[in-house]
Amino acid sequence: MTVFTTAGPPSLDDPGLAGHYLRLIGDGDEYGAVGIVTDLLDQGTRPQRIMLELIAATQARVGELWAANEWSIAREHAATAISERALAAVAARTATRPTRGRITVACVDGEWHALPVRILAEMLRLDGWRTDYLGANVPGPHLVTHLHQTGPDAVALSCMITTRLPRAHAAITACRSVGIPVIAGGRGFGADGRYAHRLGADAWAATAADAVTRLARDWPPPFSDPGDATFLGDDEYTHVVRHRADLLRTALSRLSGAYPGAAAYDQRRRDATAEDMGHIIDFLAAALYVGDPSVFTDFITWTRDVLTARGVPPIALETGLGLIRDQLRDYPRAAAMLAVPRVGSAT
Ligand code: B12
Repeated sequence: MTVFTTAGPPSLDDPGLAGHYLRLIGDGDEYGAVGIVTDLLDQGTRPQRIMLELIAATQARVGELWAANEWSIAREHAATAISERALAAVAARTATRPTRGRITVACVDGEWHALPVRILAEMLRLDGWRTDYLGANVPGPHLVTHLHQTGPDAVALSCMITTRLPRAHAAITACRSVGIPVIAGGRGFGADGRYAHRLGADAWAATAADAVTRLARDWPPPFSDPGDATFLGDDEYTHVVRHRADLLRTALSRLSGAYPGAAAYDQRRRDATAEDMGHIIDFLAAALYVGDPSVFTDFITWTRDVLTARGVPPIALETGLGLIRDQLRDYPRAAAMLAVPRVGSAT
């Protein structure tokens, strides 16, 4: 079935194809989206190109549309679910026999971004790896049990969101302690992979394509002592994590006093505010854990843009930060991060 609406069969070199595919997944047209990828395969397009240049690239655009408040969360969820099915359709049409080793592919505990690492799993399978794809949110102890049962040559661990870095550290340490080297990836590890190295991963790759190259070229990596893989949290990190619920409850109870506009919030808005404040505390904890304030300030910059696109003025965010900061005055590193400059003020 040919579904592409312009003349001729679909081609990744056609600049209109990405927009067409985006429209299909945005309209919930699963059959249309799957039809495009199967048509591309029929044309002889390499599956790797379809996964990276069409499915992955469109997901990045989905994120921009959601952040700009042009797409609702529901639309983003539906589009992502269709991309997952398109990816599954590509996988179902591409059988390869394993010629390399065995690899476990998993998201760290609390990490729900499964699609990026599913793309990695399929790319590795196409390159001859026997791949055990464990999906989202894999608790560390269960990951280790799986390693004992299957004895892979590598673990590919994904962390797309920086708040999961402490769990990523625990998982990396656990894998290495049972003698299985870890390749880390996902934007949570930093654009240059700096946190992957800091947390003791044996290797890091920016993209699935880079990971395929790295694993094909030189794996396993030379053994390095996991001795520096100790817990990185200090008393500030521990305090923030232990008192997360209190910090959140107190900040929310003081919100309408400090920001009168919040008094008129309906339940939905109150829930959204609680969720946002929870994320703020989680990103603060992650920044304290890895010792890098930019983990926190980058998140705040992004949150400010997201809120602005939804008509929430920057002062609301600044008030929320102040309410958490008031409770952390005895914790200088945390308090300094929470004192992010106001919009328009000199830095
Ligand atoms: C879809 C989506 C979701 C979906 C995920 C559903 C799913 N099944 O995957 C849902 C709704 C669950 C979600 C939730 C959240 N999300 Co979200 N999400 C996205 C979005 C829009 C697309 C993700 C995606 O599929 N990208 C496409 C892939 C292919 O992108 P990619 O990064 O290029 O992938 C490559 C590399 O990362 C690499 N790679 C990935 N894993 C690995 C592993 C290894 C070992 C290797 C070597 C390489 C590797 O290979 C991939 C292929 O080349 C992104 C925006 C974006 N631009 O990605 C935000 C994004 C990832 N989300 C973000 C946030 C903040 C959240 C939430 C906190 C939002 C909220 N306020 O609730 C929650 C957190 C949930 C959680 N605990 O995990 C942020 C993360 C910022 C950060 N780094 O900390 C992003 C970047 C949005 C932003 N800020 O612009 N999200």
